[in-house]
Amino acid sequence: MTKPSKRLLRALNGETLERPPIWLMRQAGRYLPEYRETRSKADGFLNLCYSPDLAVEVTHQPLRRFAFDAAILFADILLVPDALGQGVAFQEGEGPVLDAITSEEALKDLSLERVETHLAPVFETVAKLSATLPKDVTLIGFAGSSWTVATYMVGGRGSPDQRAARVWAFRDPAGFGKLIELVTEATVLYLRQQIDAGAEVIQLFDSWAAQLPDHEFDRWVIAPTAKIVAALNESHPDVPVIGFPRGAGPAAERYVAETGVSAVSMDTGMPMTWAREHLQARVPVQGNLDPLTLVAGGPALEEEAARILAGFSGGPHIFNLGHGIVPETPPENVARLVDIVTGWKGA
Ligand code: 1CP
Repeated sequence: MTKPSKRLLRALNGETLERPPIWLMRQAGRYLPEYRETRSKADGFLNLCYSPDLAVEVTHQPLRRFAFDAAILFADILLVPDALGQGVAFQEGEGPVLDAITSEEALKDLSLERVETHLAPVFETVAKLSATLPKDVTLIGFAGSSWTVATYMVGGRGSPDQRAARVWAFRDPAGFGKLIELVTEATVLYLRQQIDAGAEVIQLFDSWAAQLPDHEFDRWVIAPTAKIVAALNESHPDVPVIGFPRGAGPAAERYVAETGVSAVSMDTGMPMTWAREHLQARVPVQGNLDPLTLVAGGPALEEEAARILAGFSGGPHIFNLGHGIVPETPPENVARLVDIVTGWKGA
């Protein structure tokens, strides 16, 4: 492959750069007044995701304000259950609600058959983004990883401890495994089409990877992620996959070794010294500024950003948050952060 020239692709290719690329999880979203305005024009959140012109618009919005090195497709991890035929609704201010699936029996109502046609508007969004983004900006496609998506499918909503999925996985691993298998297959179909439409990098969000005992982590986080990565590597060997096993702690090392991800996104709690030795020595790392420093602003933001820039400057690094931007973030603090990172002159 010829050497990439876009900054994000260079970092993912293993280059240690004079300053890291920057993009932020949830860089499009409720902290931006223009997002709230566009969202109010769509008839609900799902409709926003399925309307290519509106989804393209909200993907572009943060790039008009800030010099990010990447854009992330505007969509949601819960489009996969929606495409499989499980009812998904987003109530204003409440988060997602799904018709919970709690037994193998209920899987008969889901089908892989309509996944690609149902998600066609998302592929159209990707194609339009690919044609309209500035030439130095990398387009990131994404999906949830199987475990995290399954926690919503089984729980029927977000929950602090993912108890419904964890109980089913313990009680009936074979049945729960069929759900994981189905989500894994749908995710491969979904991501292959995103790449065919123009996504240059894929991020897999495993937001609820914490709280699992070792063997469960291997079975429900590592194994399905490894399958998705292997399938994408087979069809699209040049497209890097960033894995985000949020809250995995030291299991992140096994996750990197065994899933085959090209890079790993670190949550805020990941200790820097440990991460340098156990993660960055193997693959490029992404992260991990606390999203609340962006709410606080001021010296905390300056100091934490500088600490992360310096701390990960010895190897390939992508500047990002440890989790998504929260809605109460003042946009001017995001502008300040981008200035700090793009103006960085080395440790
Ligand atoms: O009210 C609104 O306007 C909706 C808020 C919102 C937004 C902006 C939701 C509902 N989803 C999104 C977009 C989104 N979601 C993106 C693209 C935008 C960008 O990053 O710029 C991405 C990558 C996601 C991914 C996502 N959705 C994750 C993984 C990352 C993470 O935050 O951990 C998860 C867990 C979801 C589910 C989801 N969708 C929306 C909400 C509020 C939630 C969380 C529900 C919960 O557990 O309480």
